[in-house]
Amino acid sequence: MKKINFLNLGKHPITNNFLSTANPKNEFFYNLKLSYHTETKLISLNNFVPPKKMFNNRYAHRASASMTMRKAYADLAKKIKKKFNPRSILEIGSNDGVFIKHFSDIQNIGVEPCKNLADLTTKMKIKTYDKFWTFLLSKKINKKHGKFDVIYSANTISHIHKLDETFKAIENSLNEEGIFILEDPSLLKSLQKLSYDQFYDEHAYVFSITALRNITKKSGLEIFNIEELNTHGGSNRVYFKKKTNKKFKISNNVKRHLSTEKKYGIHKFRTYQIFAKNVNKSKESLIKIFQSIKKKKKKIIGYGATYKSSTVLNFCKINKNYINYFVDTTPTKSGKFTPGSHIPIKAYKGISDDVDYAFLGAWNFKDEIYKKEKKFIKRGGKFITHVPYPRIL
Ligand code: DWN
Repeated sequence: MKKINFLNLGKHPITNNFLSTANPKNEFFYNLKLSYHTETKLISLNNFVPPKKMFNNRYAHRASASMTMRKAYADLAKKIKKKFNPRSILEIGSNDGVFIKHFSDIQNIGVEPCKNLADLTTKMKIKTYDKFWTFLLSKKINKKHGKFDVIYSANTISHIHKLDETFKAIENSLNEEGIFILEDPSLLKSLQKLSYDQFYDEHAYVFSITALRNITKKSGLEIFNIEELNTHGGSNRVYFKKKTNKKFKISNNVKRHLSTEKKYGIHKFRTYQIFAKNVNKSKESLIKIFQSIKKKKKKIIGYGATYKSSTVLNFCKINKNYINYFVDTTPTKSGKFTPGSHIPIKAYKGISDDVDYAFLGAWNFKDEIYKKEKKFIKRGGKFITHVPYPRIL
């Protein structure tokens, strides 16, 4: 049983470290390498970055920054209420409350280690623990609030290094008929779309259903349903129940997902060697696109200073020689510089008339962005993307 490295993406900064200067001193860098676990088939970073370096009082990302996600969370809240009628809900990684706020009519508790975010939900009168999710915390919460009918966690479990403890703590905080809903980017979709930017410091893991099943085998939890989502470039919503709970039947789609992944070769090391080769090709081709546009003296900006784009910019060494600046709707990012690549970030006020190309940092919100940028497209403005292969759109 061991981890085998299959891709070296080079030196990378902390993606949340939006800088206040273009010439920072002592910026932290680590080696971003990806590994395959021979037994569990879990795909992870080779070395983890200490959590407190990433999740702190200066956390920039706001889950409610896009209309797409605001709607997705409101719709999901309605669905959970209708389907499971919970009396209590706990969210691990409650960010700015975009999901948990829909449950103010029942007991709703947030867990959010980034204090600046936890303060936001506390102000919304949602009891929020500004702590990392651990077994100890689950015991403390149980003592105070009892166990939960639903535990929900979107884009967070893939960020937590100690998975065994994480699932044990979830099991410990669930009622006997309670359910745990996990939502995270899909490894299968990342491989198919060659979206290597799903890998960065915070994403310690990108989960396949195969690996999730393997790592929870020894726990008291089992998967009973899976939904495929378009969010974040392709995610899985995975429903877990206690093995002792016979209230919910295991859906046929669990087998179907496992077999689709098997057909793709998710369990084989060879699949990741091919992925690595294609990622390196994608890098060369993206650089060529930027170079040819710059030769024509055209102006390129970045659209959406995402954490994902940090991987692309730093891996492909795209800096302010190529991209003049990024626009982003998140207030905490504006006036700052992108980590590692040091490109200025401006508050979004539309795309200015002198811009010829916009690199889609937020490619996962392409539909929303296209709707908003009709004027830019109409006047001949073009987008650049690297997903599923580098091209001008
Ligand atoms: O897991 C994570 C995901 C959910 O959120 C975290 N580790 C960190 C963060 O990753 P990301 O930055 O790659 O996520 P998003 O949601 O793809 O970020 C979108 C960014 O683009 C935001 O900063 C908002 C911005 N944006 C914009 O400026 N204009 C987005 C849209 C739709 C827009 O129209």
